[in-house]
Amino acid sequence: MKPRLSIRLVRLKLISPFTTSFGTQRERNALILELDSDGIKAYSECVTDKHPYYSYEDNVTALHIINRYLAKEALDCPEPREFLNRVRSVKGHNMAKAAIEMLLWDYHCKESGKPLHLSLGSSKGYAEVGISIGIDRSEKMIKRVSDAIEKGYRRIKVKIERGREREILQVIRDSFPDIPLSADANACYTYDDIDLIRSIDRFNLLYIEQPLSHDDLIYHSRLARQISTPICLDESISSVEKAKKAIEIGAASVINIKPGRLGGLANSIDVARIARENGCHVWIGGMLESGIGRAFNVSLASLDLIDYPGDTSPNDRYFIKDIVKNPFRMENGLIKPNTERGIGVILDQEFMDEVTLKSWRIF
Ligand code: OSB
Ligand code: MG
Repeated sequence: MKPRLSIRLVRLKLISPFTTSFGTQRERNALILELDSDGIKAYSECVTDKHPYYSYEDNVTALHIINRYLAKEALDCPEPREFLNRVRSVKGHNMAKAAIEMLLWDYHCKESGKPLHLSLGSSKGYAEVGISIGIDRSEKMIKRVSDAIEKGYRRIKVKIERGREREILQVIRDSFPDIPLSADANACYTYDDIDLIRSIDRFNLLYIEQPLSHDDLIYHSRLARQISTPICLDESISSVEKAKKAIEIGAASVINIKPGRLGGLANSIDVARIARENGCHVWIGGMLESGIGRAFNVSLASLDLIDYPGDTSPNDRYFIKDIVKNPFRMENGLIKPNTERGIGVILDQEFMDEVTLKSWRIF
């Protein structure tokens, strides 16, 4: 039988709104891909959402790029790296590419009977877990931080916005002077804010994530020389080559690896390897994924190459109900990747149908 590819748009309500410096998210509108071939059902999630506020891609552009340019290169279910090589003339659109690339990882792992994390490289068998806490009133943020510490999270990251960074970090440090803490600016500053950014140094953060523009390297490298807080790049690391350049010019000493942003797992592993060779730290970020995208992230986060706790929190931190029947549970600040073949998630088909807004048959 010929392989079939279909995509559906699902809407999952977040337990509470998630605010970053670029906006507030109340739900996750995820594109879920399903590949059906030779009795194997593979799944993946495209990390785009409704709006192009984190990067230029959104659900509509991803669907278009997949449908028009990428799907035809996946017809014969190639190996993930072979697929990426075939679509190298398509510039950018990494989230769309990653959705297919990861679908192929799940497919090939299921075909060979191996769990994903064991196919990616040397795995510790668990991932260290941190949490990303959205912007809110200070009292609410401090409550979230203390709940997270109680639950055992190994690193707390708070979102900050220009002008409120000192207030937010001060109330947290007043109550928790020693916790492993970081702050994610999501590109809310410019280099002219250098004095403001330097005022964060006194909070003893593990790192500040993406202070400057979403595609900048040069000013981050200048900034790194003038503040004591290490810089972690997220948005700016949009390819393996940009990771190399960032490390080479000292723009980042930590990288938040997101497979969606990098075009998939193969590129993510390449970035982690290059970082390791050059003394740069890495961790696995998140995009508020459903249980499907989360399973890929957790497998990746369990690799030996990943040396910092990531944003791969357990499913119940995000959604009242998820589309999987076997959500991840955190114990002692650790999550174990699934040991069934592929991503190992058991889908709640009935609930998936209930939250599906639209679906498309691609081939
Ligand atoms: O900048 O890391 C980010 C969520 C959506 C878009 C960008 C980011 C985030 C997060 C949440 O910080 C990470 C998660 O828990 O999935
Ligand atoms: Mg970030």
